[in-house]
Amino acid sequence: MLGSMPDVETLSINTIRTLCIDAVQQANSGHPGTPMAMAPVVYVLWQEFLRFDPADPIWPNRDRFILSAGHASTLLYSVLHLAGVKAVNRKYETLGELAVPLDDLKSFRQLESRCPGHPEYRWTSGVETTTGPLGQGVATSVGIALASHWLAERYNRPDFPMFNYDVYALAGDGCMMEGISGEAASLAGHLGLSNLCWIYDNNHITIEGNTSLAFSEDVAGRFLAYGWNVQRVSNANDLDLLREAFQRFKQTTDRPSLIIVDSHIAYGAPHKQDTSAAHGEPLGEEEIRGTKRRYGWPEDAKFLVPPEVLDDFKAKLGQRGAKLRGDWMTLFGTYEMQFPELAAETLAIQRREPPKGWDAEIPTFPPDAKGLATRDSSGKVLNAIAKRHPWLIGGAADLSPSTKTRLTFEGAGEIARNSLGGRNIHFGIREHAMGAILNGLALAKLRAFGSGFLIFSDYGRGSLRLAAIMELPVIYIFTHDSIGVGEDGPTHQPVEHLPSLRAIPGLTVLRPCDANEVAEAWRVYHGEKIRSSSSCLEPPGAAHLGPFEVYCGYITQLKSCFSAPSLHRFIPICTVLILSRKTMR
Ligand SMILES: Cc1ncc(C[n+]2csc(CCOP(=O)(O)OP(=O)(O)O)c2C)c(N)n1
Ligand SMILES: [Mg+2]
Repeated sequence: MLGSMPDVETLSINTIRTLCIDAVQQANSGHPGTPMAMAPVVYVLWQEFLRFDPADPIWPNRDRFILSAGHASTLLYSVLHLAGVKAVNRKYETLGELAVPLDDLKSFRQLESRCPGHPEYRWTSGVETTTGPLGQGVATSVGIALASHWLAERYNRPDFPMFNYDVYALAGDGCMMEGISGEAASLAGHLGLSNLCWIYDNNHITIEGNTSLAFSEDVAGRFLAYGWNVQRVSNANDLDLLREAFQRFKQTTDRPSLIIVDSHIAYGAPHKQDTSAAHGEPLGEEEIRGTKRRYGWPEDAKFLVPPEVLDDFKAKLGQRGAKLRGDWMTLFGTYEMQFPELAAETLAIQRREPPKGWDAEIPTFPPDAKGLATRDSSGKVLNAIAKRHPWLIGGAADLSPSTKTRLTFEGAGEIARNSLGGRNIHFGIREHAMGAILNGLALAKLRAFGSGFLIFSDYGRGSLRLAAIMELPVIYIFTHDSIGVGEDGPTHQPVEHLPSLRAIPGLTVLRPCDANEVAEAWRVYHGEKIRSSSSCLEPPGAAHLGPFEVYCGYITQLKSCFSAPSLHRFIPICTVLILSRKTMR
């Protein structure tokens, strides 16, 4: 069938390439070039390194692979197909169906296909996070890598390494150009996240042409300065070089790794290789025939999957993954007997369930004409919850003294290099990366919160929006929502921010107006297993009147609006008030 039979590695790599080429051509839309170039990288990683069991793609200690270059989605879909990854439903059940059936690859980018244009978390099993907005995937990977360390510090015991997973993210030039990746890489280097490996597809091509148009920095030097271990693979087709690079990553125990892979976009395409024409459009039938000829592939075959390739995936990834997960499950059985409470916590985490009694210490604030600032009462409520919810972690973009989100109870602890099990995260002044890292923590199923001034929600909006799309239960606390010009002036005056956040589908936005409403807002957020939330808190001055009356900014006293649904109904009233105040200015 394939002329002189190539070795199974070449056969498998070319299967990935041709599946991607055919899917994009059939859809008449998509990006074939990067999958063609990166197929060997993904092949070696998945087949020889990734600790992932296709039979259980949500096994908690699996390594994660994130396709940050989300436009190359067929690369991920074809590997999920060839690896035989099983679908998981919303109840976390594996039903035996493939996550990506071949028919869905054939209907790439069509409605209902498991292969939409960009990878979507919760839609295609095996997709660890939604990607597409460049830079988000790599930044999110920092949160997932941090979660691995955090879980290890809290739950591992001598002879029980329950959590030690690695996180790989594949990025392109675009991801490297976006500021969010720099913010996140800086923090990852600072924290020394040694389980994090970014692979940079250094193909020198973006949409408008060669990267020399706009990008001439020394990326390796930049990452060295961030404190990363940087390696270079000079040829994406050299499997031995790739193996060596991944091995070095595994041996590096004090810093994250960047592997810069020199590649040729649309490798093998007679006319489109190394051109931006291979980026965002199908190769075209004639070019496809020429490419397949070069691969030694039947020119007219479409969606061809040689059975040897499926066997190869079963024999390598499948067997290794099954054994790793099996061993882990056995170990977990013993762990459960020796450390029942810890084991129960890890199971609750996986089900996104808060611990029993998480709300037992939420205070009720007595009537007080003067009133606490809502951020002060929020700090008290947050601490009361966090004390009883051990895997609720978070922090601020250098504003916790103002946002009052610092966890102050005994043992709360800080997250720092070599001490990654604390509860307080210092994100530094990096709102965008904070958002993506929160997403990563939530994808690892920790309960994560972040905070800042409402005005700076703009800086993190890209990640916040992704949290909403992914229905992640991330909590944002935005303070200083005064729309009047204050001491800080108009740069700190969030005029349009509240309604614009409310316009994000899937984001619950509450603006509690007194201390008891704050407590209820936290109850609403915390009870949510999915969906993102954001709370906007006022500066001092909002009186709180008591548990059954609400002082809403300027006018109303509403009674009995403390159940969750009524709070939701209450939202539009607040919005209108805010807007009308804006027009008064
Ligand atoms: C934040 C963001 N801006 C713009 C785009 C549109 N876009 C998609 S791919 C791409 C070029 C990416 O180039 P590169 O990362 O080098 O990928 P390659 O073409 O090499 O696969 C752009 C600008 C996007 N997806 N996300
Ligand atoms: Mg590129």
